[in-house]
This record gives sequence, C-alpha cells and structure tokens, in this order.
Amino acid sequence: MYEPESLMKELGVDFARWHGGDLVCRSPIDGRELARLRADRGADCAAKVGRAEAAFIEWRRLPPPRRGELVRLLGGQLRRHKEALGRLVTMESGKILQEGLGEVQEMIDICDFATGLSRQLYGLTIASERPGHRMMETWHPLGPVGIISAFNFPVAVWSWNAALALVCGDSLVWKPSEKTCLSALAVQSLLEQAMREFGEAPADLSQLLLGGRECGMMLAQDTRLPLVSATGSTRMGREVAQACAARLGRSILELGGNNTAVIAPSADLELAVRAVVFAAAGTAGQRCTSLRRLFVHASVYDRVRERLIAAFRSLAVGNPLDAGTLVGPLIDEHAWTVMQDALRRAQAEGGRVHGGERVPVEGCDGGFYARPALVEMPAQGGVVQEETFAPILYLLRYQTLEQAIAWNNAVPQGLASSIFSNDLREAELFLSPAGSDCGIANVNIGPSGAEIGGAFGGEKDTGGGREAGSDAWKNYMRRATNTINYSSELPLAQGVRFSI
Ligand code: UN1
Repeated sequence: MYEPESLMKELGVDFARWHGGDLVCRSPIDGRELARLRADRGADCAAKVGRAEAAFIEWRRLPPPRRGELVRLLGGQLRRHKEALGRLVTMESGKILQEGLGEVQEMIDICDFATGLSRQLYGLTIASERPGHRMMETWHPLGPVGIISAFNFPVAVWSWNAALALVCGDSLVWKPSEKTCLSALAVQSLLEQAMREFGEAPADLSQLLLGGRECGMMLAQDTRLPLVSATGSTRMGREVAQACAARLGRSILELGGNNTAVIAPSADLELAVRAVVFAAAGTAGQRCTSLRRLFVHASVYDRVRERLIAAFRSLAVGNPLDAGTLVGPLIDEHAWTVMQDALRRAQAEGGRVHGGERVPVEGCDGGFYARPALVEMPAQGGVVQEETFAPILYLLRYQTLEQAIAWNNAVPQGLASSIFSNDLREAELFLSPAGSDCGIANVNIGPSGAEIGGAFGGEKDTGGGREAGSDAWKNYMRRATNTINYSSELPLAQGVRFSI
C-alpha cells in the first residue's frame, strides 16, 4: 500500500544514523510500525545546543540576502520533493494526501516569503531631540532558536519558524513531535541538501533532536537558547513558558484553540455549510484552527442543522492515501478515547449527538477512524469550554449577534473565529474592538486554513505568540537602538547640564 523506506530514500535520509532505538514510529493509517529510531538523551541534547550555538557565531556574519539564498534553495528542494514529502506527512500524521501536499506548499510559500524578507530586515530612523544627532534602530541576529512542533502540522510549523530564523541569522535546534519523527528526518535532510548546494553555511546550522517531553523541557531551560518557539497543547505551553521565563528567555507560544463560526441570518448558507464542513471535519478536527463551536441564528438554525447532519453523514471517512477520502484517522487510540469521553460528557450536559462513531476501514484495522460528530448543545458549559483534538462540532442557537460574540469570547482560548454574514454592519462589528477577541477573525471563510502572509497566532490560553507572515520576523532578532552624534558638541538628553 505504501513504502516509507523508498520515500525516505528519495528524500535523501541517512537512515543508518538514526535507525535502531526504542522510539517507535507508527502510522495512524493502520497502526503499523514504520521504524524504530534512536532517541536523544540529555547529554545529546546539550551537545546539539552547543553545536548550534557555535554555528550561530558563523552564520550571523553572512549578509541577510546571502542567508536568504539558502532559504531559496530549501524552497527549491521542497518544490522538487513535494510529492514524496506530502505522502510521508500523510503516512505519519494521517491527514489526507491533499492536505499533506498542502502542508508542503505552505513550507514553499514561507520560503519564498523569507527569501524576499532577507532584503527587508529594516529598522526605523528616529528624530533626535539633540542637534547634530541621529537615532536609528538596527535588527541583529538573536542566537540559536529552539523549535518544538506538534504532530498535526509536522513540517509546516517548523518552516514558519525555521525559514524566518535562518534569514534573521539564527541557527536552529528542532524537537519535533515524537509521533512524526520520519517527516522531521526528511525535512532535515532536505535542508542539509540545500546547505550543500549553498556551500557557505556552517555544517551544524540545524540540529534535530528526537525524543519526548524531557527533550523539549531541556530546550526550554537552556540559557544558550534566547528564544524557544513551541506549538502544542496549552498544558505543554504553560510548562515551556514558565521554564523559559524563569531564565528570562523568550518564548513564542502557539497553543490550543476553541475556534468558532457564526452563521448570521443574511449568510450565504450554501457557502457557509461548505466552509463549516471543511473547517470542522478536515484534518479529522486535528488542526489548532479546527472549527469546534458553531453559533447559528435562530432564523436559519433548522436549515443549517439539517444540511450539516446530512453532510457529516455522507463524508468519506477512510484511508487518507485514497483519492476520494476527506477524513482520515485520528492520530492514535488515546485521541479516540478522548473524543468518546468528550461526547459522553456532552451528552451528560444535555447535548444531542449525531455521528461520532468508529468507522471500519478495510485494511486499516489498527487505525482509529471516527465519523465527525455534530453535537447540538443547550449551552456552552463544561466540555464546550475545552479543546478536544477530534472532529466534534458543537452547535448552538443564538438570538442576537451580541450574544454570539459574547459566547465567542467566553472560553479560555483565543485563536481563530469567523462570521458568515452579508450584512456589513454585522461583519464589521465582529472584527471591531467590541467583536471577536481572537488572533484570527474572518468573514465568509472558516477559521482554519490561514495563508502564511499574515501573522498567525492567538490570545489568552493560545499563548499570545505570532509566527509566519507580517512582522513576525522581529521575534527572531534583537533590536538595538543607536544614537549617533555627528556634531562637535555634547548636549545631553532631557536638557541635563553636567559640566566638568
Ligand atoms: C496548526 O494546526 O497547528 O491555519 C497550524 C491553518 C494552517 C496551520 C494550522 N495554515 O489551519
């Protein structure tokens, strides 16, 4: 059915270097063992950070547009190997092939963005209050950057961080999810191939750490890493943030979401239903931006509910490598148990559950396939407040937009939100300071599937970090403020007199 070994070969992975340990890689498609790899121990982690630190000293000296050239070459490798890497991502994460390919495209896009950015790392010139003086700010490379990434976007999230960090002059230490190590090995190999083509990069520029929570925590605690960027659960983010803060390091946190769509009376219902189904059921509900709460105006509630029940029932759940499949497996048995537990709790809280059952898939007995669940809820208490990483969509009926906005904001998380409305006043209110409190707020598209050009991230329990586009690059540099006196006088700021 699929051959990870040949894909790894095509992607240039030196398997012997990692093979033969106790870190078991499995495919969520059928539970099959793909490989056993050697995990890094504490001393390996420390040594790799040391190597990245030494590489940084060299890398930061190269002019940014030269550093951009390496990222351009990485983009070229990704373009050439998009199909193989996309397939590998599908095998390891269980997302459908279209989405595996889409994830690699997201990497290519951020490489293009970062290459252009390498000629645009500019600061301000600021008026000085003193005659014959000029002020400016300069952006400098920061240091080796720690990247902790999750299983659901095993390669794209690395690239948002890595492409920017590289053009900013930083070296990398990457700890991927232990559930998606093969995809990480493949990406590391493509970067190493790009480095060979480039010829000017220090060999230790990018370090890959394989291992579990302890490895991630070592990065968070390591004073040699001025910045750690972490994507995953709010629980994990809290631990990383506290460990970083304790040593006054910086962190970028991309944590849980509890994302929404509001369907207003004027909405184009056809378009809204399509968007909602993609956002809730796509990636089997395992995006941090997946739609989890849907607020539908009372006047269109019954129509939307019927359409969604029918759409969820007919969704093709199956092997993510098969062309017709729209919903692949959950990542593992634990995810399935958590999903079933949430559905039971929703029922106990007065919810009416449609779907959510296990779907048998031929040849994939060891995989956990679930029919996406639509759950009509009387109110947004208990379980609706939580992010359950599974395809569960809670449906609530609202009367006024103010009520829907209040519900949108009344959860701990603050990542992504959306409104379907053709009424300008409603749409603008949703985007206004009195509207959604999320880092992402959309009109007439769902909350997931962001482009890389915008800053990505959210507020509250989502962690407050911003990655990818806009000016997120500033996180990966340090800012120096420079005052230059080109006169022969020495006036002091604030008019202070100090004559000797
Ligand atoms: C994630 O789930 O961690 O906006 C990232 C999106 C994707 C990225 C999701 N571009 O859905």
